[in-house]
Amino acid sequence: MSILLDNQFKELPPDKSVDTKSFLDAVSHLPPFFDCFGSAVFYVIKSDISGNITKIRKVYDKDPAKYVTLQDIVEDERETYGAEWPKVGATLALMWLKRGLRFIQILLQSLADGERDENKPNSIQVNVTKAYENALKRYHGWMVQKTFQMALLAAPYRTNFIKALSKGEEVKEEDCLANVRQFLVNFTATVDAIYEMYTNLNAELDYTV
Ligand code: 0SG
Repeated sequence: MSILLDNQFKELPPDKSVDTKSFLDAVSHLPPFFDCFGSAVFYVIKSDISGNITKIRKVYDKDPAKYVTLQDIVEDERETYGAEWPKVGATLALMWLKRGLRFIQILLQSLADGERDENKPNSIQVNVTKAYENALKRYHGWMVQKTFQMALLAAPYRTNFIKALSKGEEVKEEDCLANVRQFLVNFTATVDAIYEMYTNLNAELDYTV
């Protein structure tokens, strides 16, 4: 079975609010996936994303009834932290996490759309680069962009990546990509909704690390 379909994101309600518990449950299945890749550079990425998730979960666990949606958390922190907000707390963690999720979304969409380098058909570097340039690059200074270059060199081959998405089983590429397309429906809607919330609440920041 596909690692993605086993851990689907929930369909959003009409008001596009994101249920905190369902979101955290779905997103927490993503970091273990990095273990398939081997290279140490993925450990840095895994621990960054895991740190974001832990920080959001800690706030949620303090009062699940109060923080039913992600917007409940962000709005509550806006009241609590005043001038420090939004560069603080779970608001900051979710700001960065959504960028990582956007990266994953663009990468998977590009693979599902069949985009590839005709000279290196078993490479996903063209897909990874597209995702990086659209989701992350503008937030990265020179040093972190170098880390990306290392990750790019360590990127798995398309066939191995697809095998990893299928929990190591030998599946037809087309079957795996059909699962990716199905996963992307609710995943994309969720990532879009979080971006929209950050815009509406004026919580987005544009600095580099
Ligand atoms: C399959 C091949 C995949 C290749 C993947 C390449 C991906 C790009 C790699 C870039 C390397 C990123 C390494 C980490 C960079 C981090 O510095 C940044 C900023 O991190 C934030 O900094 C923290 O996340 C915040 O943590 S918080 O929870 O405490 O709030 C905070 O510390 C903040 C500092 O804030 S400040 O105090 O300055 O205001 N992180 C990123 O850029 C996110 C990287 C996500 C990469 C997602 C890759 C997914 C790959 C999926 C493959 C299937």
